[in-house]
Amino acid sequence: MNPPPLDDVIAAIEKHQSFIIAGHVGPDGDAIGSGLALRLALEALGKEASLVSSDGVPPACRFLPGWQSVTGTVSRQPQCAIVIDCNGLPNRVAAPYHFIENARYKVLIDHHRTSRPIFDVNWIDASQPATASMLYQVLKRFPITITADIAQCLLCGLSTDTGNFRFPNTTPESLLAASELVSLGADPALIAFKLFDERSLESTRLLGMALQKMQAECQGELMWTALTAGDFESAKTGDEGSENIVNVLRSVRGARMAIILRERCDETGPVARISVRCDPELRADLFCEQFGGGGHAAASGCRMRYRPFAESVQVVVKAACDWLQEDHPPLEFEEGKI
Ligand SMILES: [Mn+2]
Repeated sequence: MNPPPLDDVIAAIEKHQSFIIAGHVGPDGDAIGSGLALRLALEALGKEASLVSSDGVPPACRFLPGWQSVTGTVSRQPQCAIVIDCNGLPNRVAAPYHFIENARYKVLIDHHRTSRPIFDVNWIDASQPATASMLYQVLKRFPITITADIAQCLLCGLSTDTGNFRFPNTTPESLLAASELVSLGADPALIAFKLFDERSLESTRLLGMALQKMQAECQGELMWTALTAGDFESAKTGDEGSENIVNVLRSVRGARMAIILRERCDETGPVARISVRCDPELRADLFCEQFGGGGHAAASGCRMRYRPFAESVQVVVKAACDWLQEDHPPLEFEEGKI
């Protein structure tokens, strides 16, 4: 049996002719992949649809069919707004919000536990591994062919949010959906390479610097590195260049905790941006909470404003060494990667 919101989503799509689709700020492969798949399907149904992203398309997704059609805004008000992969609130939606607000009918499709029903139709299901898997169920209900292009976009979403089928949300259901999408023509090797392996030359240089400066403490249980503003400058890259470096440190045998500190600037001035990865029992979320940050038990982050930057580095490394010696409250409930 289909959940009632799914029927309502289908009815909303049948009833309207023009659509604005929008996902979350700082879009990922699920927001973009799901949005593109929906746009292609709506066009196959003879409807008008735009996928809007005021933050553009991340480089890792610039291989998806139709990614160049993603636009920053629309020229006139569509009848129906479909917001995907986020909670639909103004500060989270990557679109000029009046086009969402003024739509005659609004639909929310999301798999984040924190989303609340705020639109006319709300299909929120935190048991779904990705928004793409929800969209796949929507599209199967329409009298259209799920083309290889649509399948590719959906598999990109599913692969993004399951960490390429490695996170705990890699269930028989998500693997079955992936299997169907591959039968329909999606290319899992290309998706895995583009999303998880490929790096720019600049970020590869920055990775080299980070590894050069890498330190092992506490008998190798803590791996850390720190990148200064000068490192970013000489590698000719920004924040995006330092993504995933912490995961390389985390993969060192014997490491239980990995930390990267980056000397950056934000709205309020110079800042140390800190990312932490660890065994879930070490509670990265609680570690980062001490410094005003937060996240998941295995992956969290925070910001620190000691000057100079080296002072922040010292404080964090000392706190991490102490943290490794202490006991931490057990994890009662892990929400999983969403
Ligand atoms: Mn998602």
